[in-house]
Amino acid sequence: MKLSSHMLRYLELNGVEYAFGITAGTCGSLWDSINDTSIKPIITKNEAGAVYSATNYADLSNELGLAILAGGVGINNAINGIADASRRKLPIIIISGYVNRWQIGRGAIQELDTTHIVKPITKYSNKVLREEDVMSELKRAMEIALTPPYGPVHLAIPMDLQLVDMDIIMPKVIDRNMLNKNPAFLNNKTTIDNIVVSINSIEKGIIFIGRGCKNISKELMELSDKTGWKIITTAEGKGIISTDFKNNLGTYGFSGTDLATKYVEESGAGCILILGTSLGESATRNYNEILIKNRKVIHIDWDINEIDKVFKADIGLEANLDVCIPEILQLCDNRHNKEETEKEFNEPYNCGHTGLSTRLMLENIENIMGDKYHVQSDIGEYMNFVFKYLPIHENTGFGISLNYGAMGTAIGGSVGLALANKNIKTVIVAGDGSFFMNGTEILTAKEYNLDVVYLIINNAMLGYVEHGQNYIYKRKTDHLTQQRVSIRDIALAMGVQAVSVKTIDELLNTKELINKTCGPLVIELITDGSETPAVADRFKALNNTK
Ligand SMILES: Cc1ncc(C[n+]2csc(CCOP(=O)(O)OP(=O)(O)O)c2C)c(N)n1
Ligand SMILES: [Mg+2]
Repeated sequence: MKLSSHMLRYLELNGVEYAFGITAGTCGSLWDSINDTSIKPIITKNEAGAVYSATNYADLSNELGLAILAGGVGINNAINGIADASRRKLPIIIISGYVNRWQIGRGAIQELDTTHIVKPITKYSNKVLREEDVMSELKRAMEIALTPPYGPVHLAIPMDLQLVDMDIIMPKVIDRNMLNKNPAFLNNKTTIDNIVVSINSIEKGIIFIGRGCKNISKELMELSDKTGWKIITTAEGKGIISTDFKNNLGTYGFSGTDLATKYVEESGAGCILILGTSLGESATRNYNEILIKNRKVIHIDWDINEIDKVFKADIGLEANLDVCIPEILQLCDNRHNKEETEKEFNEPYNCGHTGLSTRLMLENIENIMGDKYHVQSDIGEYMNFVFKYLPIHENTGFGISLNYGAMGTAIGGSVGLALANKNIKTVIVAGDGSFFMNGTEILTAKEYNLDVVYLIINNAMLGYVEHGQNYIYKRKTDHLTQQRVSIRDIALAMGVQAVSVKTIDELLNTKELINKTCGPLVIELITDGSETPAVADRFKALNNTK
């Protein structure tokens, strides 16, 4: 059997379900070998979409994402996707083809050594040149991707190497339990005890939840219930705790809820338990120390590099949160006098703008989507409304890739979300800018008949940067506001169901259409960009060069 077939067989044995990408001469044999496995090929429109999808799939399924790409051209198209997976610490493997070994250095078509280009944005990147190394390198790369903290890995395999016909001894299937055993955590009983003593002795505290907590919502609500400590989340952690949970004060950070911001600033809470967040610019409101000032700081993360990186922790612990939070929960006392707080997240809506309200649109998603769905926000001005106003209930998932913050991650990676969420609808919230950048992946969703509702907020401008330029430089850059193009008509021309709405009532009327649509549906929301989101924090941060 040829080596590429052994590789695909090994990926299949390890439970890989999908291969995202676009085939090409240099990776042709890898794609050909998929035919002999149960792995389903997902051919995207752009390699960026393939890697966004593999990453989003890895995020929601907790499985390894796979992308198979052309060397040089395919990898370079995918750079933003790889960088995004790296910032999000999600396990994906990218296998790229490479020119024949005898062609290396002789200017063959598409020859470009991308192994080095992706080194800073992968945990491991290697070009394999000897047949006897291929399977061990594959296993090694997969293990590196799946060892906490996860991340992307890349292997380049020359064409002729993919085709070598040889017998191999199939490597052992990877045991993820072994990879998950974090030695630092195993020896850390004392630190856990110290954390529990702090929690038990400090009456008023804050639990700050990042995306790293995605598997432990139930335990965190129990911990908050027991201790009476309030929960705030980062934007990326939004949705881990239901908006309805009594102690959830909402999102903290740029465009956080009024309630969360006020609690951090005024409650006098004596401790903050920071869990599974890298404390990025957005999550900390540009590293504003008010988050930790005059309180004990406990920071737990699976990545030791995050501890003390932004704020010095009084107690820092490198640990797998899925394991240590249940333990802490068990050891904590049930507090008697628990603080009651109001539950008004934000000021009531007050229409100070013209046209459709993005806030009201987001607050109404639940009224058109039924009770089980996943919302993924793209990057644009509207995301500030998402953080502040979008309610997320128990059966609703949420995601955004904010820290790397590339436009197009949600719309371009929508296919991966839908494949991981087979039984529920996926809702993408994106702007016209992201639509024009990566919206062709809607065609991929059509090809595979995936249930995705694309809510495209068309304000006919790159609103975030138009308003940002105005705020900081006090004048406009021409052409950030552009001629309005009908996104509905573009979608219809792509053979995708689409409607355009101008009012909340029209939006509410799409409920039936959403219900009966199989495959993708584009809902274009016509807005005029006059509703101002709470973006001043971000703009001030851009203006603060220190
Ligand atoms: C790949 C990439 N290029 C540029 C940016 C900078 N950027 C952030 S938001 C934005 C405009 C987004 O426009 P649109 O999708 O229409 O949303 P809006 O801001 O109008 O709501 C730009 C250019 C980015 N985040 N990612
Ligand atoms: Mg726009």
